[in-house]
This record gives sequence, C-alpha cells and structure tokens, in this order.
Amino acid sequence: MAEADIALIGLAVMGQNLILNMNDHGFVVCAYNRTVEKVDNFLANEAKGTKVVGAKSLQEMVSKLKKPRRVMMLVKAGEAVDKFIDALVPLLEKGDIIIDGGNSEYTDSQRRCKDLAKKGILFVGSGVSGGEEGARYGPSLMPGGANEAWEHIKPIFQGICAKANGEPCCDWVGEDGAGHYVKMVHNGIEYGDMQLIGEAYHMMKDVLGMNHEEMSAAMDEWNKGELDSFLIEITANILKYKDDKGEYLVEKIRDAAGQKGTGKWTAISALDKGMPVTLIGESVFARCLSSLKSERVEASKVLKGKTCSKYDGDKKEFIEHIRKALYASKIVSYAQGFMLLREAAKQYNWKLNYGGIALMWRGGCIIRSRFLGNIKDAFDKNPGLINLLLDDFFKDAIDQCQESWRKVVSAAVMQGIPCPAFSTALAFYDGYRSEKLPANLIQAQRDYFGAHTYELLSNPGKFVHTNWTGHGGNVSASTYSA
Ligand code: NBP
Repeated sequence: MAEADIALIGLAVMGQNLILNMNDHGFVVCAYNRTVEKVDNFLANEAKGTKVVGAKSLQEMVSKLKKPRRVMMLVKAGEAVDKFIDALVPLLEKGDIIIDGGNSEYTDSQRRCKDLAKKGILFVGSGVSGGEEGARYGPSLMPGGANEAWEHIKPIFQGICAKANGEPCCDWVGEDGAGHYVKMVHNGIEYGDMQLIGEAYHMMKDVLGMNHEEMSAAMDEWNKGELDSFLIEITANILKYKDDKGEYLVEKIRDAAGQKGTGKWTAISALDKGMPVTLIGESVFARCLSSLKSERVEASKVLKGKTCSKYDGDKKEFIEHIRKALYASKIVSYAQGFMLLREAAKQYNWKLNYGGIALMWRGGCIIRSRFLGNIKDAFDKNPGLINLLLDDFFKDAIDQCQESWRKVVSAAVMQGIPCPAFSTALAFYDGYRSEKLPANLIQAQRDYFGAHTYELLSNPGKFVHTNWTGHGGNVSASTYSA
C-alpha cells in the first residue's frame, strides 16, 4: 500500500537521525539499506514505536511510496550513489524525485541532474550539515537540482530543518549542482573558521602564556559578542576539558589535522575560477603542513627561529587585539567565500540568493553564528552587493579591528608563531583595497621573457609587446588564460 511520504536509503548515523526527525514532523518514512538486516535492526530499536516502515528491497520500497515518489539517499558519496540511481531508475516513473543528501562533489550532481532529466526523473543534490545532532533535531539543508522538484520536497525539508529566529535554514539554492556547491563552500569556510580559532589559541598559549582555564574563559567571553558561534562555544569547552587523570586532553592530542576533501575541493574550485579565496586555501595547506608531523619534529631540531619571549605588555589588551584580528579575518574569509559563489553562479547560470544562503548557514550547521545574521542583512539591504567588504556594517567593523589585526600579525611574525590565516586575510584586505599593485612589473617580466604582451594603463584592452632587449623579435605570444 502506498503509504510513505518519502523513502530514505542509508541507515548510518545521518540517515537514521534524519528519518527520526522526519517522523517527529509527521512524515511517514520508508527505510532501506544496502545491508538489509540493518532495516529490521533499526525498526526494532531506534525506530520502535514510530510510524517508520521498512523495505527489504528497492522494489518493495518504491511500492510503498506516494506519488510523485520521493527517494532520498544518505550513503557514501561516489560510486554508491550512482549504483543506487541505476537500480532505482527502472523502478520509477516520470516526475519522481531522487535526492542525494551525501557529501557529493557538485560536478557529480551536475552530471546526475542532466542524465536523469533525460529520463524524466527529477534529481536533487542537497547539502546536509550539522552532523548527528543536526540530522536528528534540525540540520541546515541546501537543496539544488531540478527546479520542479522543490514544491514536492519543500514541506518535508523546511519542516525538519533548523530554524533561526523562526525562519527555516533551508531554501531552494538553484539548478543542478548548486546545492552541493554551496555545501562545499560552507565546508571550506568551516576549515577557515577552525584555522582562525587555532591561531588565536596558539597566540594565547605561546605569546601570552595563558593557561587553559584563562583561554577557555576568554572564548566564553568572545561567545557573548560578535564572535558568538558554535565553533567558539565548543572550543571554550574543549580547552577546559580534563581527561580521567585530571589533565587537559587537548594538549595530549597529536597535532596532525585530518581532512576529508571538501576544503580542498573549495580551494581547487577557487583556483579553477580564478578567485582569490586565500584564507580557505591557507587553511587547507595549514592542515597539510600539520600532518607532516615527523618531518616537523626533525626540522625543529635543525631550523632556528625566534624563541618566544614572554609578552610584557597588557595581557588583557592583547587578548582583545587577538579577538579583533579573528573577527576581521573572519569577515575577509566570508567575503572570499561569497566571491566564489558569485563567480560560480555566473559560470553555471545559477541565480543564487546570497541572503538566503547566509540564512541557511545561520542555524543547524557547523559554521552557525550570529555573524551570518549580519551577512543576511547586508545582502537583504543590497542583493547586488559586489563584495561583503563594501557593505557599511562590515567596512566599519574592519575599520574598528584594523589596528589590532596589524598588531597581532606583526607580533606573530616577530615571535615566530605561524598565523597563515590571520596574515593571508590581512594581505588580501590590503591587496583588495589597493588601487595599484605591482602586477605591472609582472606583466613587464612576462613580456620581457615570453613576449606575453601587456596593456597600457592609458589603453586597457589593447595588448602590446615591447622588444625589451633590442635583439628579440616583434612576434608576440597569443593572449589567453590557462
Ligand atoms: P557513511 O558515509 O558511513 O555511509 C554509510 C552508508 O553508505 C550505509 O548505508 C552503507 O551501507 C552505505 N554504503 C557504503 Br559505506 N558503501 C556502499 C556501496 N558501495 N553501495 C551502497 N551503499 C553503500 O554514513 P553517514 O556518516 O551517515 O553519511 C552519509 C552521507 O552523508 C555521506 O555522504 C556523508 O559524507 C554525508 N554527511 C555526513 C555527515 C556526518 O556528520 N557523518 C554530515 C553531513 C553529511 P551498508 O550499511 O550496507 O554498509
């Protein structure tokens, strides 16, 4: 009997919790999993007493669905998704909907959307963020794909998602891979936020010599103001957490950061699109450098730097400098993230609603913060805003932080403490606000050794070549971007 509102394939942590969330909101879900025993297990345990139904085969699952059928997958990204799509297509009808909620690459979603459209199936690639807790009680959802699918999944998606000031942290993002692209940039920004907090901790610990209770208290304090966010909140808890020996656990954790690829994909996409998303790039590289742990241990015995001298100024004042450096760098990071979204939208013909995206990230996900409310306000005020840095609110915020930001970066350099994210953000800010950069010299060099041509300030758009040495030819190379 067709009784279920939606089917969900994939009974691992995300799938199970999303099913229970949907059930709480009155939707009947049909659960399925590749290893079929997990269906019975789930029905007998976590889903006991709910309206969730199970299926032992894809045929049975499809037969239990109301039309148009909605099938959501939360399985390992990559081949598993394609396999399920191939198995589902013969069982579905035109107008039915397949949703991939995993961490898929947006290019895969673009391909799937196109291929399924030819078969009359509506494909949705949706970012899902918030981990286990989010899936269970309200994730941030970023769906994109076949536009016609939205009206059929909207009540479920906006019902189960997180809410910020009563507004759903889920809206239609755009066509084909737009949902997964926005999720990818979200994850890149998450890398940046984490690196910035890491650098603040490094400065507090090694420049100011603060103990764990002091660092935790400072983060707690920060969480009451502009930096109010999930990541600052959990960092305050992590810093004061003691293990069963009564010792601070964080200091016992090997300093080699892992990564699953979404930060790297963001950086690769930024390079592909020629967008200077430097803070996310540095954050990915900082994780790479950290993971060369044994090499660093050897190098630390050989390479000399500056031994950290104890800070003899006003400690409280410097903590405030660090807070402001973090805030200003964070503004730059989000400005860069939105620059990338804008460029992708241009290339792929997506009509992205930037204020809507800020709202989707406002609650439920890892980067949730008060600050995203300010970003939403900036785009609501001016949907055509070219760059967040040019919005009055953010322009003033950076003005107020600038002096502190420069002090912190200088202190880090002089003390030999690496702060790649703080400093790249400042370098970007100084570059972005420069009317003139030394790229004129680079153009001259390119033309000198490779006849790559250059434009004159007085005549942009016209490329000319100079015979710099007097013995080169007059033939120039073609002008194109690789
Ligand atoms: P996993 O990423 O661990 O995936 C487990 C599911 O994938 C199980 O249903 C498993 O079936 C199925 N699966 C695997 Br593994 N290989 C398969 C294959 N070759 N063919 C068919 N099915 C296969 O689960 P998760 O952590 O719940 O994440 C689900 C998706 O959501 C992933 O794409 C993940 O990246 C994304 N995501 C995760 C989080 C998080 O915090 N964990 C957050 C946001 C998004 P089996 O039971 O038969 O092995």
